[in-house]
Amino acid sequence: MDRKTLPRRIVVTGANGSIGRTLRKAFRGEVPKLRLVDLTPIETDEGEEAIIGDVADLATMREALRDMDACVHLAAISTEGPFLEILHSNIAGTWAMFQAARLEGCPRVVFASSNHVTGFEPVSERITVETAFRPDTYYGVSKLTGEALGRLYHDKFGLEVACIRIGTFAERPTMPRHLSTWLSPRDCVDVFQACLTAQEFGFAILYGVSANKRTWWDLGVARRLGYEPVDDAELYASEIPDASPGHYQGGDEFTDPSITT
Ligand code: 15L
Repeated sequence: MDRKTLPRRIVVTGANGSIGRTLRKAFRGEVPKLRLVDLTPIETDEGEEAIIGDVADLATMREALRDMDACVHLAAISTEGPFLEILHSNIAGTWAMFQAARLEGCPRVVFASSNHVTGFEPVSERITVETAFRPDTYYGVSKLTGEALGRLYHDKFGLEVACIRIGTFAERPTMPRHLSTWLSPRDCVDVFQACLTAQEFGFAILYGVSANKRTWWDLGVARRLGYEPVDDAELYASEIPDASPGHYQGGDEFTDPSITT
C-alpha cells in the first residue's frame, strides 16, 4: 500500500459518532466502498453500505468485515460508564471486531484507543508510548484491553494493527486542558489516514493529538507512520480561561473517584 492511497474497502464502526462522521466526509469519493456499522440508523451516500447492529455480536462483525481491506474501529461507550456496560461494548465489542478481522481475512485494523489509558499521569510529565499504563477509568481500562487484543491478534494471527490514543477531538479547544490534548478535525483525518496508508508496520501504538505547543504526548511513532499534524491549540489560548489544566492528563473529571461506580 502506498502512503496516501487509501484501501479501497474500509469498514468504519461507530460510524454515527463525531469521529465517524468526520472520517466519512473525508473518505467520500476517495474510498470506493465504505461499510458503516452503528447501533442507530445510518443515512448512506453513494459508495456506502450500512450495517445496523451490535459490535459485540460476532456474526454481525463477520458480515461487516467480510471482503474488506481495513477496519477503523470507533464503536464504544466513549466515556466512563458502569463496568458491565463497558465490558460489553468496549471489550467484547473490540474482541468481536478483531476476531472477525482474523476469520474474514481483513488485514489491517485501526483501533481508536484513548489518552485515558495513561490518564493518571500528572500534567507535569511528558510521556511516550513506552510509558507504563495508568488508566483513569473503566473506560481507560477498556481501551488498554483493546490495545492488548491488538497486540495478540498481531503476534498470533499477523493482523496489522494501529492503536491511536486519541486526545480531545473537537472543532476547537475550549478548556485549559485542551491546550495540551486537542485533536483538530483535519489532524484527526490525517492520523487515521496515516495508519490506513502507511507501509507495513506490524503493530503500533501512537498518540493522536494536534501539534499543540503544550502537548504532553510524544508523536514519534505517529510521525514515523506519516502523520504530520498542522493545528496548534495555542492559536486559541487567548479565548480560553487562563486556568490550570488540572492535576492529571486525563482531566480531573475522569480521575475523580466518584465517577467510577
Ligand atoms: C476520550 O477518549 C473520550 O472519548 C472523550 O469523551 C474525551 O474525554 C477525550 O478522551 C478527552 O480526553 O478529552
